[in-house]
Amino acid sequence: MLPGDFVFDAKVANVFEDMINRSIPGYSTITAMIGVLAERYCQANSTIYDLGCSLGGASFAVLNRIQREDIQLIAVDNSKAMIEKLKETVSDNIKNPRNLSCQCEDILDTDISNASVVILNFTLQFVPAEQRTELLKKVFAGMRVGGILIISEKITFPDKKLNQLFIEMYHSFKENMGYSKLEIAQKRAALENVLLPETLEIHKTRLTEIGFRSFDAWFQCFNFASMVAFK
Ligand code: GEK
Repeated sequence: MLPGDFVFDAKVANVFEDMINRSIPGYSTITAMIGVLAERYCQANSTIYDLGCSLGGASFAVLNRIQREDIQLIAVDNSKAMIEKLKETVSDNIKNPRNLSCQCEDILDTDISNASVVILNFTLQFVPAEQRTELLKKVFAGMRVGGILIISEKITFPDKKLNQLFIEMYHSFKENMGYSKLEIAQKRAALENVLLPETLEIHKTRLTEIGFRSFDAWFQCFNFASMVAFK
């Protein structure tokens, strides 16, 4: 971590909802569809994990979609500011908050067990690359057979021309969302050492080697994708 690197502090937490909607193409669609996937694949008496939950966008989408009472959702983030703000807004966002528990901790330390749905919605990209396999092995071990893992990420492309094209289209998207060229350049620099994207192929190989099956991207817009894999 270098001075000027992006951090998830109180300043970011206060503007997060606006920021993420204007910074990730398809964020609201992805989040809503995570609710649909979770409803379809959550199993009786199981646990759903939202790892790197921020203000709970995905958690709320899931809990508002699932009618059953026998599931627990554990939302985890290591930003104290995010978890505090999430806790304040739970009752405004969901009808049945007793199914939700919030944990402020590093997802590398989170115990995963009895999971039918695990969500990493734009979080894995912030985990150091050399710790991703270990984290995903732990997730796999804590999942039930038939459960799903949903991973949304910023991605890169092996083809340099396409990679550049998608980055430029993404920057045009951000300009359309009201960010100036300077703001876009500053954010890019702040994220450079913090957000480390990989190709879809790297994600697929790693998950397949761990034991996941039926991997694919179910959403993609420019250099952002959401993937699903089954245990
Ligand atoms: C959403 N999923 O709105 N342990 C715990 N939390 C972490 C870690 C870690 N090691 N690394 C990063 N985070 C959310 C959006 S935002 C995406 C996720 C973005 C947390 C970090 O504190 C932040 O809240 C979140 O992951 C990433 O559906 O800002 O681009």
